[in-house]
Amino acid sequence: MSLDDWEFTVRTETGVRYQWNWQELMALPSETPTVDIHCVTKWSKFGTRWQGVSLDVLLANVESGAEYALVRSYGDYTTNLPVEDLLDGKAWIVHRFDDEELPAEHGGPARLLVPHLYFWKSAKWVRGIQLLDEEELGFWETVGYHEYGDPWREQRYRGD
Ligand SMILES: Nc1nc2c(c(=O)[nH]1)N[C@H]1C(S)=C(S)[C@@H](COP(=O)(O)O)O[C@H]1N2
Ligand SMILES: [Mo]
Repeated sequence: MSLDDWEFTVRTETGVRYQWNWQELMALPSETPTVDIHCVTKWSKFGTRWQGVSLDVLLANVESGAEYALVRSYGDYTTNLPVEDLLDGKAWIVHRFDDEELPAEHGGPARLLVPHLYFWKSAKWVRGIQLLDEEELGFWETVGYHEYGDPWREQRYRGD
C-alpha cells in the first residue's frame, strides 16, 4: 500500500480516536529491539532485529482505562491481547527488519511486534488498535487458538 494512504488509529473504549500518518510515525522516537520470536506451529527464530516505535510512546497520551485490545490489520485480520502486554517495553509498531524496510510479505509497511506472545499476535499490515473494556477475540482466537498465547506455557489452543 502507498505510504501516503497509511494510517494507524487507536480508538478508545469511549470512541475517542488518535491517529498517526506515516510521517508522524517516522517522527516518533524509535527503538531497535533484538528479540526471539515463536510461531505456534513450533518454530522459533532467535535474535531477530527490528526497528519501530514502542507502544509505550504511542499510548502515552491516550486516555483510557481499558484492559483489552483488539488489533486490526489492513485486510481484516484481527488479534486480541491484554493492554498490559502492549506496555512496558513489550510491544512495538515495527517498520524495519534487519536494517531494511519491512517487506510487504512480512507485514510492511508496518506490523505489530509482540515477541513474548506467539507470533500470530504480531499482526502484519497493522492498521490500528481498538481498546475495550471487555475482551473481544480476534481471527485465530475465534476459531480455537488460545486467547492469550504464552509460548512458555505452550498456550496454543483454548484451554491449554
Ligand atoms: N495481518 C496478518 N497478520 C498476521 C498473520 C496473518 O495472516 N495476517 N499471520 C500471523 C501468523 S500465524 C504468523 S506465524 C506471523 C507470520 O509472520 P511472517 O510472515 O513475517 O513470518 O504473522 C502473524 N500476523
Ligand atoms: Mo503462525
